[in-house]
Parts: sequence; C-alpha cells; structure tokens
Amino acid sequence: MIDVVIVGAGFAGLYMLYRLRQSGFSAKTIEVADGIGGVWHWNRYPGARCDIEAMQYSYSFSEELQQEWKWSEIFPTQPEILRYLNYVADKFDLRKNIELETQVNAAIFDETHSRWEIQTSRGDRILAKFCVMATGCLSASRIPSINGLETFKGHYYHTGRWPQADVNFSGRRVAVFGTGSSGVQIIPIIAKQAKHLFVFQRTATFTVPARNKPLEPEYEQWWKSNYAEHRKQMLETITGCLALDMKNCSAMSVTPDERLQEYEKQWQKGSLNFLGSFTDLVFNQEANDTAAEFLRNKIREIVEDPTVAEKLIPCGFPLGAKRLSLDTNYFETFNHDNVTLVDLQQAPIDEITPTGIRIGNKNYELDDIVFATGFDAFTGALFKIDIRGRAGKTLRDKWADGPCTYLGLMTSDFPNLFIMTGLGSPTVFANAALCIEQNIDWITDCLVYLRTNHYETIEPNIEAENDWGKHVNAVANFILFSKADSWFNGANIEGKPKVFMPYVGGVNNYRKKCQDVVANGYQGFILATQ
Ligand code: N01
Repeated sequence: MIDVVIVGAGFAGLYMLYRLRQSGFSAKTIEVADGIGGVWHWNRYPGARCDIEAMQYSYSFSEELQQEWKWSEIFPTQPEILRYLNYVADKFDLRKNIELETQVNAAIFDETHSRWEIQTSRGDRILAKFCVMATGCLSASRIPSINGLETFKGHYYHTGRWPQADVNFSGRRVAVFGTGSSGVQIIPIIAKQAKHLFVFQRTATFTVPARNKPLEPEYEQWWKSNYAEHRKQMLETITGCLALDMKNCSAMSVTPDERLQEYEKQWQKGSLNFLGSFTDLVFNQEANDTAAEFLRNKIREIVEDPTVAEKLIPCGFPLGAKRLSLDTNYFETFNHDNVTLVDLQQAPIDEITPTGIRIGNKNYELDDIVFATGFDAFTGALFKIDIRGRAGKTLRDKWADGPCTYLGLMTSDFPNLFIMTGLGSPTVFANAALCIEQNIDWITDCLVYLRTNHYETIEPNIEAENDWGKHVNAVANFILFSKADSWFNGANIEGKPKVFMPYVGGVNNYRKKCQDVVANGYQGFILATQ
C-alpha cells in the first residue's frame, strides 16, 4: 500500500507529487494521456495560449525554477507552457512516479481498512491511504449531439482533444462551432489558413484584445528581482494576480467621460483586468452595463459590415457572466472575405450531412468541423470514474442534485479523498496556478498533521459542508457572474443540475477561510484515529 494516489498529471498533479515526496509520503500519479500537462497536453489547438501573464501563471514553489525559466511572451502559447511543465517534471525528477496512458476506472473506499482501492485500465488495483483527484475543472471535453454528425465524411475535432499530428486547414472549407475562449483563439488562426471559414455562432461573446508581445527584459527582471514579494501580494488579491495601475473606485462615482477614459486605457493595455476597471463592475448591473456598452461600441468600430457587427454584439447577459476572453484580431477576422458568420439565433442547424451542414434550404459544404464547444466542467472528469465512498455510495449519487463540498477540497462520506477541480473554490475566476499551489499546500499540511497526530481518516462534517455550500451560493448571488447560462452553473450540459459551482469570494478570502479552519483544529472536519 502507498500513501497517496494522485489522478492527473497536469499543473496540480505535478505539484502534488512534488510536495508529497518532499514531505516523505509515498505517492503515485496516474495519467490517462501519453504525456504530462493536463489541459496543456490536450488543448494543443492552433492559437491556444494562456490569458493570464506567464510571470504570474507559473509555479512559485521553487525560487530556482522561477529565476531560471525564461518565458518568451507575456501570454505564452500552449507549446511553451507544455515545455515548461515537462521541464518541471524533469528538474524535480517527477516522472519516475507517474504512470502514463492509464485510465483510472474506479476509486473505491474500503471502510474496514480505511484505504482507497484504485482500479486502472491496465487491470491494476492500487491500494492507497489517500486519493487526490487532480483531474482538472475543464478537462472533460464535450461535442454537442447534432443530428447526422456520424455521417460526416470530413474530419472533425474538439479543441480540448486536439490531435498531436499537425492539422493543416490550407485550402479547406472549415466550420467552427463555439465562440468562448477556445473559439475566440482558434478562429483568427484558421481564418488565415482556410479557403473559407464558417463560424456557427450561438451566443455572441465579450472579448478584449490581449495585446500580447514578447516579454521585455526589464519587465521580466522587475518580476524576477521581486518575485517573493510579488507572489505574497498576489495571495492578498481577489484574483490571485497583480494588476497594476487600476482605479480603485466605483464606475458610478466618476463622470461618463472619466469612465470612458478608464475603459479605453484598460482596452489599450489589454488583459482580463478590463473587468476590474472599476470595483463594482462585477456586482452592480448599472456599472456593468457601462463597460459592456463600451465593448459593444468597439465591435461596431472594428467590424466593417454593420449587419455582421450587430450579430457579433453580445447581449442578454452581464459582462463577465460568461467568462471574458482575450483575443488577438478576433473581431477583425470577420472583415475577411473568406469568413462567414452564421447566426444560429436566427435559425438553428437542421443536420450535419456527409458533406457539410444544413440549415433549412441552405447547405454549407465543408471539409472540416471544429468544435470549440467547451467542457463538462468541474464534475465531468470526476464522474468518468466510479468513485465510491462509505457504504458503497457513489459520488454521482451523492451529487445528483449538484456537487457539494467543504472548501472545494473534500466531500462528506468520502474520507481521505481530496478534490481539486475548482468546485467551491476560486480557481476558475483567478490565477489557476496560484490556486492550485494554495490547495496543494493545504492538503500536504493536512496529511502531515494527520500523520503526526496518528489520525487515520479525515472528512468534512455535513453541517460544515452545507454551510460552505450556502456561502458559495450567497456570494454567487451577490455577483453578476451567476446571471447567465454557462459552464459555471452547468447549464451547458443537458440534464446537469443547474448549480453555480465555483466560489467567487476571492482568493484572499478563500485562503483566509482555509487558514482559519486549520488554526481552529480543522474546524468542520471529522478526524478519526480508526
Ligand atoms: O468553452 P465555453 P471554451 N451549437 O463553454 C458554444 C478556459 N479556456 O472551450 O454560449 C453551437 O466557454 C457555446 O455557446 P453558448 C476558460 O476558462 C481558457 O471556449 O452555450 N454552439 C459557446 O460559445 C474558458 O471559459 C483559455 O450558447 C455551441 C462555446 O460553444 C473555458 O476554458 C482558452 C453548442 C463553448 O464555450 C471554456 O472555454 C480556452 C452547440 N450545440 C479555454 N454547444 C485561455 O485563454 C456549445 N456551443 C487560458
């Protein structure tokens, strides 16, 4: 028997393995892919890159690592991030405890011996005292069921399961479904290659220019010479990111001209910080409307055909309620002759045919279809595994009406099972790398505490779990982010209970709550000696 099985070798799985080994635990990581990297292994579609600055979206645990690694751009590409993660795996000799190309099929808790049995696609049964699900919040990709897809004679792809072999769209007629962050990134790139690109849009999206550029040596140096201090400051923020030169006041407290100036300044700078132009954009609808209207006017300015521009203008939900994207030439792409916007709000698809897509009498002849249609977020990857806790209860059954956790880290009746999928925690609204490190540090400290004090099991008590759920909901209702159908609340998956899943209370508040729980003797958890 080993101490810990970790499922997943992405950002979280790698650091978890590192911390456990450092702390003297035996651990093994199981990963279904043929390489490490998690989402950065799978999302290798053209244009994929991070939309949080690399100097911040990176590990902080090793001063040596953060000093020696050199990012080339402000927002690095997927290949660069994957190189970084591979470098980390080699530098810290992690590979020897990672088993690739292995699917975890089941994780069953054995109450008699207080241990988990992990069953894999290789037919192995691994016994471990603890299990950590580092399976990612956006890892279960989803292709919508569209009539006739199986008859299509061309190729089709999902951005979140992109092939490792080069895909070349030169001279081809390509359709893209989906205009979220993935669609916004891939559409301008495909438009450059394809003979013709058809964008099948169901919901128009808000996006801000990334204004990505090479990392300037002075800026890099400024980060590297103050890294410890910067990382400390990042932990005290809502988003886990340092945002410089932001106005710290309400949008409604300044004149309309001042507002526009500030939006223009943030627009010119680029970055998701646009949403923090003023402090109340995320909870005051009137304030939010002013920022949304600014962005709508930008679309009207950029897109030359006014009819196309109007179709590209998002409305009906607050800015940020579907995740804001960063783009490079997204709206400009619709000025190209080889790009056609197909508005699915006007007429939905009838079917996919062997040679394309049919809407009414209109046939779109296609060679390739790209689905940038997102993920079964938070729970999708967990539910692929048959997870059973006390009395054989399945996680799927326990969460039939929606997931419930304490601090996003554990759920009652599933002792010694740690979850890090962004449920009930701020990860998806923040710097995921920082949130992952915070979660893993907490879990490692917890395991050390259990070992030192001879506890066999830990799990939340149901009251603490319910209270956390209520708090997550209360904060979500206060913020405008819950006011749209999206993957935040499961509305993108048919039949999934509509529950707002992430915690929007901020990295700083969440971290403080996690620290307080520990300071109060793991308040809200049941610790047992057998
Ligand atoms: O997925 P999404 P994503 N017919 O769910 C549309 C992270 N990420 O992969 O809104 C037609 O956001 C759907 O339309 P609608 C980031 O956190 C980060 O783009 O449901 N269209 C929507 O437009 C992000 O938020 C980066 O009406 C259909 C799109 O598909 C998260 O991953 C890059 C459809 C799905 O958008 C998910 O982003 C990429 C159908 N049947 C992703 N079904 C970075 O930059 C769905 N759609 C770091």
